[in-house]
Amino acid sequence: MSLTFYYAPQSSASPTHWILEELAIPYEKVLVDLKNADRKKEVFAKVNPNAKVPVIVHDETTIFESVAIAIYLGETFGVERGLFPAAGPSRGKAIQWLVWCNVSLHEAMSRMFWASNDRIPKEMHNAALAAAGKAEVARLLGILNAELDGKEYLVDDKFSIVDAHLCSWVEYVSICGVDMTGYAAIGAWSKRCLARPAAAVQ
Ligand SMILES: N[C@@H](CCC(=O)N[C@@H](CS)C(=O)NCC(=O)O)C(=O)O
Repeated sequence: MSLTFYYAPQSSASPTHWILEELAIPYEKVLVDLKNADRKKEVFAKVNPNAKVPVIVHDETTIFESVAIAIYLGETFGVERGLFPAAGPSRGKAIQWLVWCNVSLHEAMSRMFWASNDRIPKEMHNAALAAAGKAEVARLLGILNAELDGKEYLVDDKFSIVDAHLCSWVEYVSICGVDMTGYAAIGAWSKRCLARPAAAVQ
């Protein structure tokens, strides 16, 4: 078996990195310098027409998009390790939260980021769009907080790679300056997840 992981530190590859460590499978890491256009072109020409990290190459199969990678790794390696539910209703909930994270939470976060962050040129800023994105991020964090209230982990109240994936993205939301103080259940869950040794690679 061979598995190669293309990544950049503190990027969308962080959830994948954490998940690979949780699964404790052998893998080779390839650092992609996102600021080096030639290197990016060379790497992505081989493995990802979408030109972004993360990417994994497992034997002959290449997968990109962090949520697709999470589901693939969960199904392929996670079930037997007790870190991803077997096919059935719990698997459905696992996929629900993973997809929600990337499609809903990350989308709202991106809208807010592009419309207001200091790293984005001022001419692209838009106060109304930023406010709408911020309100949606708050609504979505409220949903996650209610889900976690009274339980330790998202699916079957048992740690899984779903928690690693979501916790990593929630860290990013917090790094982007979203005030997390109103979400006590998320705070306690994040603390629990981040205390795991595998989380240190992020
Ligand atoms: N939706 C994608 C997002 C991937 C993404 O945006 N990756 C960024 C790093 S955070 C990237 O590789 N950007 C390419 C670049 O900066 O040239 C995922 O979840 O995998």
